[in-house]
Amino acid sequence: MTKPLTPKQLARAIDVSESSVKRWCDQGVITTEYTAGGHRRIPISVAIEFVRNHNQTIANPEILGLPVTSGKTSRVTRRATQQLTEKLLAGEPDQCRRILYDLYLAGQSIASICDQVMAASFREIGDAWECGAADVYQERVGCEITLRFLRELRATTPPPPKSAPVAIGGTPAGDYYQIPAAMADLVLYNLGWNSVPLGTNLPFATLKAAVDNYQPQFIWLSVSHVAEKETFEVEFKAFAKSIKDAKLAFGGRAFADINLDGLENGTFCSSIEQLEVFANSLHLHNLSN
Ligand code: B12
Repeated sequence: MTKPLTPKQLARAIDVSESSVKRWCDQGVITTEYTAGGHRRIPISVAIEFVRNHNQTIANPEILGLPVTSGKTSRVTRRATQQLTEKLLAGEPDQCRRILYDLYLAGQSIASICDQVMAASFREIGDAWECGAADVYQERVGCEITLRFLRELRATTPPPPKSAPVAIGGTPAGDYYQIPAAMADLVLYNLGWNSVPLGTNLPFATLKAAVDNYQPQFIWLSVSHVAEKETFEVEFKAFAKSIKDAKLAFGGRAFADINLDGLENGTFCSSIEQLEVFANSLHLHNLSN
């Protein structure tokens, strides 16, 4: 769709009243064109810029000529999740990229795409596998596509300055879950941290060695699976206690079952969006070397 929108059309696209849109037009908040008869018209490009700059949500992306998956409403997010699950299971990387880029270009944050769409999609994939509706290889292909997309986003993010504070993190011994770890790394890198992903399956001794080597200001641990609960609890608490000059954040599904009594250091984040909020609260610029 290339024709300029009427105020009524834009109002429907973003689910506000027509009179609000007319007021924004008249106040100059929306750069408006006028027909020969004096009617307000809003070019699509202006409408899209307005949505992005004023944090509006798109209820009906089709009206703006955007793909149906664009926007930030829960309806759109749900639809994108379903489509992503389907395309991940079908092993179609280009379709997956399209769905995810549509959300990204519509202004949805990387962290919320990770939590609301990608993680939700993997829950659906897990359910599909559990009830026999998906084969193991399909789940694996879906993981590969997802990891490639996360790395692609990272590669297109401008690198932080060398003086930026350092963040390191990974998953503990016996935990092979790459996706949440790749998400944590990407979000920190995108926030301007000098993020060093350490990978998966790291015994605490080697995590400690990495801390000594990198001297990070931020350490994160992603824990989706623990091999032996009691051992993990002891080692994790000792590791957290050993961290002196850095903030520690930890998250992951396995913590639902972990006893954190006596933990002396560290902040639990239940989602990648929470990690983003926490990392942001550390005031990046005050930490720069
Ligand atoms: C993909 C997958 C795997 C893959 C991972 C491949 C890879 N390269 O990463 C592999 C093959 C390794 C795997 C193996 C296993 N899996 Co598995 N797996 C899954 C699946 C389908 C998706 C997991 C995933 O990556 N999700 C995407 C992430 C991003 O979402 P998330 O985990 O919910 O994380 C969110 C939050 O927890 C939080 N978060 C997570 N980490 C962190 C870290 C930080 C710092 C922060 C701030 C936040 C945060 O933010 C994330 C985004 O919102 C799930 C299904 C499901 N329901 O999730 C099963 C699932 C987790 N697996 C399961 C099982 C049983 C296993 C195995 C034990 C199977 C076996 N018998 O061998 C092994 C254990 C592996 C191991 N030792 O690590 C079960 C767990 C059941 C349970 N109650 O514990 C599930 C739920 C499947 C099921 N329906 O039964 N698995």
